[in-house]
Amino acid sequence: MRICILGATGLVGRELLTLIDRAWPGAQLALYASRDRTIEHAGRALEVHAATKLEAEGAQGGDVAFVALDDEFSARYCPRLVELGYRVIDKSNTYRMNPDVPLVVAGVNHRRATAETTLVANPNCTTIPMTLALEPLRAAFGLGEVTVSSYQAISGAGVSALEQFVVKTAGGFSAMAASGDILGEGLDEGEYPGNTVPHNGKTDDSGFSSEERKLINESRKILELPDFGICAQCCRVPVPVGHYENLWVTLEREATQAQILEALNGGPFLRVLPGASGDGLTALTTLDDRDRALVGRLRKDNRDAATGPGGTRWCLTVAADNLRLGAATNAVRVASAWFPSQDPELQV
Ligand code: 11C
Repeated sequence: MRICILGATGLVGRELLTLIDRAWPGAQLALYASRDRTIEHAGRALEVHAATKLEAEGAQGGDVAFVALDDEFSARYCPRLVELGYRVIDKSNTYRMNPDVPLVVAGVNHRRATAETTLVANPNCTTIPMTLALEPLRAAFGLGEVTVSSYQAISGAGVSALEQFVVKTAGGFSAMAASGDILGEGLDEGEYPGNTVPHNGKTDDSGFSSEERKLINESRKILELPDFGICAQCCRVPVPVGHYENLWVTLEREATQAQILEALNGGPFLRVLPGASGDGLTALTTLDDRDRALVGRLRKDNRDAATGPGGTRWCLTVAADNLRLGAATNAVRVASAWFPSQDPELQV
């Protein structure tokens, strides 16, 4: 098997390397990034080539290509990879809302990636865990309206944002400690470290950011609910990894907490944390189970007029490792539909 990673040196690219070792050990790797370089992975030195080499006549094809680049580079290279014979899974926003391209969450709608499919769009890292949690609820009780508020990790903004976060957080807090100014000398109100900021994805005329629109539009496409009543607000918080989402969910049919937990426990690639308090569910809990969406804090919405144990309005929290479950793991599971994985956890 020959596997290409385009964007092999980025945060998601590095996670893909780890997962490929688990799913398809011994696979031949064709690694590309912005320029030629060598990287270390699991004790091996791997050659990474400039992506422009893919455009050369005689470039070699292969079986599956994972693309983890920005939108403009995806638009440039995905068609070429398909032309070279790869089945392509693209992590960018470029093709997600294209009606001819399946937008796939493994465990929700992976049957959209058929034997004939050559290009699949991998959803946003907030959409994947949310739809994994919503699908069992939709199937069991029907979905009414959903409201979601996200608290997203810095690594979602890429490797340089993460590096800047580490350096500036250390510098900012050292300056605060040295000066005794706990109100933030050394921190900058426009930046991520030590701060909560609205997601900086491009806003449109409505005022919603691109991240918020992605959550709304992608979940409608994946769940195949074009009129799905969903509203999203997204923030970046000073956490290195782990996107955290608070959801207010209205079900079409009344359910008890036990019935909802049973439905969620039956959902693929979910781990339901025990207790209505969702004990221990934090963003960093996602590092304990990087390839699943964690669900917890299920409780009845206090506005629900229904009496007794049941109701239609519920609050819950979903959290996931944004680089793994929210990106690389989903891509590998989608590819496992075509090329069976040797690791059952990575098989859809
Ligand atoms: C973030 N979710 O955390 C974004 C990163 O469309 O896949 C991934 C952007 C995308 O900022």
